Amino acid sequence: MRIDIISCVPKLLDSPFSHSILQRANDRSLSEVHVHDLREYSINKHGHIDDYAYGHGAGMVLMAEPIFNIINDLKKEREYQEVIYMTPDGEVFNQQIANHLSISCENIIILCGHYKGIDQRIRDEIVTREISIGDYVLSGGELAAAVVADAIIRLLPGVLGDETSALTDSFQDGLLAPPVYTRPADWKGKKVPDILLSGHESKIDEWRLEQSMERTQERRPDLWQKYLESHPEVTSKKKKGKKK
Ligand code: 6GU
Repeated sequence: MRIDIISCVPKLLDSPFSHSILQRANDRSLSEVHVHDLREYSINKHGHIDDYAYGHGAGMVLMAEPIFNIINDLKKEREYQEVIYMTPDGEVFNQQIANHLSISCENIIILCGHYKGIDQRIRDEIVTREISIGDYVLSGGELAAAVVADAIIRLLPGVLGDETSALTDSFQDGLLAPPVYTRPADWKGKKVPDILLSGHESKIDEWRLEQSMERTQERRPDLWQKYLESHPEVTSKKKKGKKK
């Protein structure tokens, strides 16, 4: 998969893709991330890419023309399945959207907003999808774009060492992940649950599922409600207050 990120502060995106899993994905040619500086597409001699918003008091807005031109240039080279605009008023990102983009896209453009946003006509005419990463405001779309790119790239086949590990992530089955432990089995008198040392694979799986359910029920009643709706057999067994 190829992801082209358009930003007016490209340096903000130097680091996230040059370490750990995302770097490995890039080194193995499983993903390609290209960050483009929107300023290189400024259309006036001052190098401006933004201008005052029409109407009063609304601040600076990224102009349509530079964005249109850079996206046009990219589209001459290859076909893009999505042009995503990162904005706090977009659809709130989640694992389902990450799964969908990871499976169905070969090339994606991610456009980062800054200031008071971008000219609405670009959103109307060119953007295919608008994504927010949560109900809070960031100073620009760059960190949000890195979040979305990370969530998509780690799902690409071959990126994670253990092929099954993305399947056992929190949210993949609608539940939070269970607790995990490593050596030593006794740390300052705190013991790892016996079941995990037992070697009974099916019992361990059962324990993990129970722990996932308890965690989800306690921490994310909203997710738990959805889980119950899609797993009618669970309802009575795991009611609140009845542990194990
Ligand atoms: Cl995508 N951009 C900005 N500026 N703030 C955000 C966001 C995006 N998602 C949540 N907050």
